[in-house]
Amino acid sequence: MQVFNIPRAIKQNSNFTFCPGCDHGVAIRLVAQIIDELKLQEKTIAVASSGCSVLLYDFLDVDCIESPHGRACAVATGIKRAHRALNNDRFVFTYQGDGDFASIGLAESMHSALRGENITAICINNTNYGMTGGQLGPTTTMGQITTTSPDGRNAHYHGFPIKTAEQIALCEGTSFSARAALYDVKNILSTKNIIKKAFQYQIEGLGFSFVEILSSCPTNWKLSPKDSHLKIQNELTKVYPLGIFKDVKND
Ligand SMILES: Cc1ncc(C[n+]2csc(CCOP(=O)(O)OP(=O)(O)O)c2C)c(N)n1
Repeated sequence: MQVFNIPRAIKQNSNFTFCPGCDHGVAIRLVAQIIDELKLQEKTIAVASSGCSVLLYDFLDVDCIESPHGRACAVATGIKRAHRALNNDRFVFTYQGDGDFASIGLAESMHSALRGENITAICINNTNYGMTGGQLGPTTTMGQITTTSPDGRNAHYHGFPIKTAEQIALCEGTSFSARAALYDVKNILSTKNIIKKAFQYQIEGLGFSFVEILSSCPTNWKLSPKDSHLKIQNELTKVYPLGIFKDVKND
């Protein structure tokens, strides 16, 4: 059977290797569509991180590199600057989990934003360390049960979750910071517009652009794909509101 409308920037014979119901596939497809629309395929270098997001290079048909856990923004900074020095401007974006971007890599991420590096970071927030078995991560919500918080996250023992998009918006070098979700068609379309804007801000040289995407993790949440999306819609968006927190063109 021929499948129509596969973006050019998707590897045509790739098999789905994420867990059933995981939102990574949708996020990567949106990225591929935007790369097609902005004609970026030949000039893109994607920096995948350690975690489920590393599987990006199984699907996206652009030059990809894997960075050590947490270092994606630092690696992207080096790639972007080195190419610029050679007058060979490349479109560079990172694709990271929340543990990668906002825990082990928080220093690299935030200082890239503070320096106003002209790169784009996409952070897939599934509220846990997905690939390694669902441990508590920086965005695990209060009361959430994970393999390392069997009685639920509590402030006294684990501290509080980080609101990444809001924090990155506070950095002066940030041009754009937003949070989006993929639990229904309306939000999938709006996430596409948001990622596209973040990519365009890099193309215009405006500095660090950032998109956090609330994403399902049915395996570690121990929920069906449908209930995972209901959890995002009804619970996670209360803790992590969707929206644009910084936009240098419109603030
Ligand atoms: C320096 C280092 N520490 C720990 C690990 C083990 N490790 C690999 S992936 C991962 C968790 C990734 O979680 P997250 O970034 O939230 O991504 P997800 O898998 O949920 O998409 C960890 C702890 C590692 N590879 N390198």
